[in-house]
Amino acid sequence: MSRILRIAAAQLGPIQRNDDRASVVTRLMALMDEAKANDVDLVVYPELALTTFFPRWFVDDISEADHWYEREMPSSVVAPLFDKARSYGIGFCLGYAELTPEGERFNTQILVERNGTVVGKYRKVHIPGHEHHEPDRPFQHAERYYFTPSTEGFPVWSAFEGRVGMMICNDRRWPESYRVMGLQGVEVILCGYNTPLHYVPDPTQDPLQGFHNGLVMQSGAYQNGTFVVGVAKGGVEEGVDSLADSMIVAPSGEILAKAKTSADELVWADCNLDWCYQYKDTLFDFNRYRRPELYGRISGQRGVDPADRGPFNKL
Ligand code: CDT
Repeated sequence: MSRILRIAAAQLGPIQRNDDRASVVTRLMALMDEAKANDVDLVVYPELALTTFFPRWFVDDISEADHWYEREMPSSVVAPLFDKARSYGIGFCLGYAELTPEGERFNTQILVERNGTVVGKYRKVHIPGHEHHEPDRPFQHAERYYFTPSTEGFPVWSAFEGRVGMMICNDRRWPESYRVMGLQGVEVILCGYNTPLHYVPDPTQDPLQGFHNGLVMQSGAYQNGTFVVGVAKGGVEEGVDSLADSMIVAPSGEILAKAKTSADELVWADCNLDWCYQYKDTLFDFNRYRRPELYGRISGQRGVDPADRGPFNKL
């Protein structure tokens, strides 16, 4: 059985505040058409792919933000994307803001198989930014106000003839995200992101943002013997410049495909899932070499224990 999947990163350029869902879905469908023309099996869209990155504004009453969230998926506006993908026999991964019937708010990604079945839903675990209005900031990054951190962890699903996991944006900076999926045999990790270039204290942008983006995804891929597909919403959105650099990373850590622009752009690569075993069965043979009995601190504590602070430690 062939386990060579053609996977595409469907990068989006900016979505402005007044762009309605229908216009965004039209853009997503244009990328899906391009995927069809190039025999793609799986299309990966960014984090919060249906709207502007609304956590950059604060509202006093969170219900004023309800219109940014999806109460059902697919909604009537998004249904044409599901229909088109199913008719093409292409699977996809889509990020959006989710408002549950119980009133919980999550930063969510779903995985849809080529027959239109929703295989899995992932809710963001590592929520960055701040909970309260910080008026001195040029832009808010109030994800911690708008989203509840998931308690569901990092599941991995059997789909697309492989083992597929998901994570969202800030999750990609934490090695634990990859390893928890690595320990479930993950072969492809799908990750949408919105990475503003302004958030470091120095208002001149951090020149290392692109470097760090590659660093974390390439090392996460290599150390777990998995493909990683990172997909940006890039470009200048409501005055905020965001990293593009969508990429498909191999289990070797090599970049197989990378976006050249910060606009809507499809890049793809043929991902032979059996390549993962060149790493999973040798250097990173977990069963043979890992020493979990020595790693208890990783799940046993959050930060540095005060008793372990040395005389110069500033934590
Ligand atoms: N969306 C997201 O998670 N962005 C973060 C930057 C947050 S800065 C407060 C990231 O890690 O790219």
